[in-house]
Amino acid sequence: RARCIAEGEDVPMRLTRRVLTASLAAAALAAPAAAQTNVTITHALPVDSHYGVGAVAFKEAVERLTNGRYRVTIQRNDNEREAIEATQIGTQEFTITSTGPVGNFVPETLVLDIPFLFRDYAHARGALDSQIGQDILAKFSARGLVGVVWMENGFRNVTNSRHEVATPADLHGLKIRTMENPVHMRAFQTLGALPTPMAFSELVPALQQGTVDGQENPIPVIVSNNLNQVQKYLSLTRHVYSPAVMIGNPAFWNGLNAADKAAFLEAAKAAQKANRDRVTADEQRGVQLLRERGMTVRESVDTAAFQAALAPAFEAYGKQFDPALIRRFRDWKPGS
Ligand code: EAX
Repeated sequence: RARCIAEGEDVPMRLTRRVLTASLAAAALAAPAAAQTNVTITHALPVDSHYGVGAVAFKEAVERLTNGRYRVTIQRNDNEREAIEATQIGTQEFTITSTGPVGNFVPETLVLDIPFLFRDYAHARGALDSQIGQDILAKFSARGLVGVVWMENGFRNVTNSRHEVATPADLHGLKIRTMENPVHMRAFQTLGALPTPMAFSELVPALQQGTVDGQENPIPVIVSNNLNQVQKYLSLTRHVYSPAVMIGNPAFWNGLNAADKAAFLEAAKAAQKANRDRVTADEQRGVQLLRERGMTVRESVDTAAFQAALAPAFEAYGKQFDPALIRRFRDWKPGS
């Protein structure tokens, strides 16, 4: 006992200090650590991509705004239809996906996949962020999904391994992989190509094996997946603007209190900004990069000829969708 007593130390104080230390330690162990919830978000592309930067911005903002009460795990799933299904049943909380396969879940989004609907990026972004775009996001909830925020894939361009494509006639007979999207499939059928729908996860093997001759995707997707390794010719057809969307699981989303929901919404906006900024950057440098990687790039194509050749498809779209809605998107201008 003598050893335990420090020189001149008051025995009761010593015992008090030990008791106090022990009880604080016990209290710390017993106190519930701030509850932490794990959240998973997936997307189809490499980390270094326009979806990857969006997912990282989302993760950083969620963890910052909720003081770490939510931790976000980012995973890759290049089968977007599967990722939407997993979000719907709740095996994951969010996914970032192109609208390609979304029409199979929320048919109202298909109007956005009509060729040449949007003039340029400012038109597409403005229209999607305006009331007519928000109205379509609101349609997700009736389909067992949450449309959290529009994001962006980009204007799609045709690549193939056979020859340059400058006019619709150059597409005749080419087997072109499309997304599992009936609007896109009709367009390529009308142009005389042979549309072959498949998930993105099957694309590169199909190109390597020659199951298909070509595909169509925005510059950011072609660059981030090195499609130049399996495709020789790139034509800047910009035939369709491909939106992306962050989709949430309804049970998770509706279980958030108002403050946390506001935090997740703010984080989703941060994801949208990072994603769109990256598309802008990829569009500025991607074509030159693909040339340097060996692709033959056809910058000018006969857009008017493509639009004219698509007339039968446009007529069908006018019957499938509300013509007034098509016009609202096509004619949207800032302030309209
Ligand atoms: O969302 O499937 C596609 O071609 C998509 O553009 C790609 O997965 C990125």
